[in-house]
Amino acid sequence: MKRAYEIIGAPFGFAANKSGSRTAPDYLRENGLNIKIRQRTNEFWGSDIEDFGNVEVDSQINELYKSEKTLEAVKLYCEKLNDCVYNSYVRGKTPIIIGGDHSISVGTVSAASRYLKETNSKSNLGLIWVDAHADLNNLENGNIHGKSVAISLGYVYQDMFKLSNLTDVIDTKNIMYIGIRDLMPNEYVTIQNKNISLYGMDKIDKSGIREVIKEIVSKLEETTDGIFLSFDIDACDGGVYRGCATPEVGGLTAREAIQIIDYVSQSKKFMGADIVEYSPEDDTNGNTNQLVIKLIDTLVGYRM
Ligand code: 4U7
Ligand code: MN
Ligand code: MN
Ligand code: MN
Repeated sequence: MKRAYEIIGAPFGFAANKSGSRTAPDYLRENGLNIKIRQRTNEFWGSDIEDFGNVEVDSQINELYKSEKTLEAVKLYCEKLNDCVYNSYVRGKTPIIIGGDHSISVGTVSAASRYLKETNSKSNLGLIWVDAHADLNNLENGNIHGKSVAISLGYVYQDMFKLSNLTDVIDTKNIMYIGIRDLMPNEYVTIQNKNISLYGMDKIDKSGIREVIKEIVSKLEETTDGIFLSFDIDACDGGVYRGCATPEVGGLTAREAIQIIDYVSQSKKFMGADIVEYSPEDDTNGNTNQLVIKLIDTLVGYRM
C-alpha cells in the first residue's frame, strides 16, 4: 500500500525508572536509520518517507520534572505530541513515532482517536499493544510508563487528565494485547473484569504468530474505523534484546516481531505506529539497535 510516512521523534524518558529511551530517536537516525537513503529508494518501493524531526522536551517540561511533577511533565509533553501527530494526519501522512518511554503513547493514541473523531464524528479506534507488560496499572504510585493504557482509558489520574483530550480515547473492546508476560495483580483484575483481549506468549506458542495477528487484524478491521499499533521493544525476547529498561526473557523472536508489523502495516485500516522504550545505553552489543531498525524498515515498507 502506498503511503506517505512521517517519522516523528519523541525523546521523552521521564516516566520510566531509567531514562535511556530519551536518546533513541537521534541515536537511531545516526545508527542505521538513514532516512535520506530511504527517501531515494522510495520511488522504487512505492512509498514516501520524510523525517519530521523531534517533538522536543522544552524547558517548561524539564522544570516540571526537576520539581518532581513528573505526571504534569507527561501531560504537557503528551499534549504537545498529540498536536503534532494530529497535524501529521491532517497533512495526509502516516505517522511513525519513535520514543521515548511508553508514556508517550498517551499522546499518540489520543491523536489517532482525535483524528478519527474529527473525520467520522465519533472515534472507534482499534489499538494493538505489543508489550511484555499491559501498562494498565491503575494505582497512583509507580512508574507512569506502566500506566499509559490506564490513562488512555481514564482509569487513573482522572483529576489530572479529565479536561485534556488525552483520556477516554479508546474502548476496552477495541484493545488487543500481544506478548504480555508480566502482569501486576490489579492489571490482571482489570483485564478479567473488562474482558480485554490478550494474546500472551502461550497463545503464540500454540497457534503461531501468523494465526494470532491475522485474527486480531480481521477482528479490528470489522469492528473499528482505524488501527494504531503501539510496539514496546521489551515485547521481544529480553535474553537476546537487552536494550530497554525492563528486558524480560521469553518474548518475541525477531521474525515474530517482524511478522506482526508486516501484517498490521498492510491493513487498509492501519493509521500509524509508535515504537518505544529502546534504550541505546543499555544496548551493549547493538542487537537491539539492529532489531529496531529492521522493525522501522518493515513498518514503512522498505525491503532492502
Ligand atoms: B513498559 C511494571 F511491575 N508493571 O509498573 C511496573 F512489571 O512501558 C512494568 O511496558 C512497567 O515498559 C513497564 O513497573 C512499563 C512491573
Ligand atoms: Mn510498555
Ligand atoms: Mn513493557
Ligand atoms: Mn519497558
